[in-house]
Parts: sequence; C-alpha cells; structure tokens
Amino acid sequence: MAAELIYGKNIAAAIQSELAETIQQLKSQGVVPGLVTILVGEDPASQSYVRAKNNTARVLGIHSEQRNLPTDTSEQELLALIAACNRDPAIHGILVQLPLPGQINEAKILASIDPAKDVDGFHPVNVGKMVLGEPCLLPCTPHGIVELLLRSGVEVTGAEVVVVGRSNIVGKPVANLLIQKRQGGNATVTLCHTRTKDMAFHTRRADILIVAAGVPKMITADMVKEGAVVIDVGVNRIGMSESGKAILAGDVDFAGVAEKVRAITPVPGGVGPMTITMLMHNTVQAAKTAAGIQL
Ligand code: L34
Repeated sequence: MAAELIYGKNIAAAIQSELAETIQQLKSQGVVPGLVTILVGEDPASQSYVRAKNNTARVLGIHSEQRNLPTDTSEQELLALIAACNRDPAIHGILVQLPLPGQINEAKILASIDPAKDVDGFHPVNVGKMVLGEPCLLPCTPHGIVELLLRSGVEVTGAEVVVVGRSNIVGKPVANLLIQKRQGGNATVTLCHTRTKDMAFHTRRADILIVAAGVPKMITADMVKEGAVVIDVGVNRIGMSESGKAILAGDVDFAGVAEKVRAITPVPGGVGPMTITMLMHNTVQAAKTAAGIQL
C-alpha cells in the first residue's frame, strides 16, 4: 500500500492565505509588517532560500528588504548592520541566514538580534522561553513541523516520536516543542544523533519519525515501522539536472520508505515551504506585538 503524501506546500498555502488577511487588517490600522533578511556570502542554496523568503513576504504584503554582504564581511560589520535594524521601527523581523562564513561567530551574531525581532527564534532568550513553554517567537522549521502534523490530523499526543539529528535549528527545538504540555505536544520523544549506538533500534519504534540529519537517503525501509508517519526535513543537493537545476533528495530513501509507511512528506514540497511560512507568521506576530495589537 502506498503512503499518503503530506504536502507541506498545500498546508503552507492555506496558512499564507490566513496571514495575508491578518496583514491587510494590520495595514488598515496603519501597521505594515517589515522583514529584513541578511545573507553573507554566495552559497547558491542560501541564496535561493533567502530569495524565496523575500518573494513570499512581498506576495503577502510584508515590507521586505534583502541585504547581501560579501563573503569576507567582518563580524563587526555584520553586528553594525544588525544594530541598525534593531533600531529601525519599520523593521519587525531580522533574519540572518545560516550558515555564516568561518570568521564570524554565529552565537555572537544571533545574540545581538533584539529578541523581539528574532523571527528565527534563535536568540538565547527565545530558546529559553520556548523550553519553559512561555510565549515567544518559535524557530520556523520546528514550528512548521508541529503545524504540519496538526493540520494533517496526525495524533501527536502520546505518540512515540523519534527525531534524528540534534542541530540547534531543527533537532533540539523540535524535540522540545513535541514534549510541551499543550496542543501539538504531549509526545514521548527520543532524540538520536551521530553517537547513537543502534539507530535502527530507535527509528523502528517510531510512530512519528522526524529526520533532520543532512545525510541523503540515510533512512531506509528496514529502519521504519509499518504504518509510521515520516517527516523528512533533509534538503540535500545531490546533483544538477541538464537544465542546470539542483536535484534534491531528502534524508529518507523516499521510494523504499513510502511503500511501508502510512504517510510521508515529499522533498521538495514538504517541510521547506512550511519553514518559509512560519517565518512570515513570526514577522506578523512581531509586528502585532510591537504595535500592541491583538487580532
Ligand atoms: N537563519 N538559516 C536561518 N533560518 C532558517 O530557517 C534557515 N533554514 C535552513 C538553512 N539556514 C537557515 C532555512 O530557511 C534551511 N532552510 C530552508 C528553507 C526553505 C527551504 C529549504 C530549506 C525550501 O523552501 N525548500 C524547498 C526546495 C527549495 C529548492 O528547490 O532548493 C522545498 O520544497 O523543500
């Protein structure tokens, strides 16, 4: 039996149309949500993600500025740009695309963003609030995964969730959101990583398997339980088509795994579009909070 496909792209579109309405309401009250995206260097994948973020913002009616800095930008220069954005009342959200070049200390940069404008949810203040279950700006990919599960009717409460990957962007925060005592949480979570002794032992127990390891096709059919739900966060560029487009593969061996599971997200068109959409959600939330508006 073939698996149901969970099209993040469609769920993202539904959330975006809700957001577009909220943005129009804000505008009628004189508030235009503003986002600045900062890209250091010329990594083609980063360029395409940042472009997609700006395009989506503009389509929804968010004021969006893209700042491109050269690869050899100093930490001081980047800190100065962030400080200017922190002070700019037209900017509600600041996103510094990762990874950053080696001469720049990532933690120092993330900590310099005003937590109220931290639409990536990476500032230590927001990470701390997230862990404590307090209202805050949530990281986009983890929040997108929670929304994806909720809106596709996957039961998370009491489920055995296994997360593969312990990054600060996905693995650690998604594990944390899923254990929170609230809607979209209440799961039992196991977090696997490169030092896990028997990965397949854990992944085979998962009702919901979330893979964010950055290793193309690492999860094979023998590693999943029949009837599981699989969320593939990997976006690996494994080659180039004749027309010069990147060929993408997830962290899951899609063809094999889809034979066995109940539902699976495709790559592309799964988690990626949710990440971008939750960034829009956060920008709107930051603008509302700054203006003291509850809609
Ligand atoms: N600061 N850095 C910061 N915030 C983030 O949230 C990110 N991330 C990750 C990399 N660095 C970051 C992203 O935006 C990964 N990421 C991201 C965002 C969107 C997509 C993939 C990764 C996406 O839209 N993927 C499409 C395919 C795009 C393509 O063709 O290349 C998809 O359908 O999966």
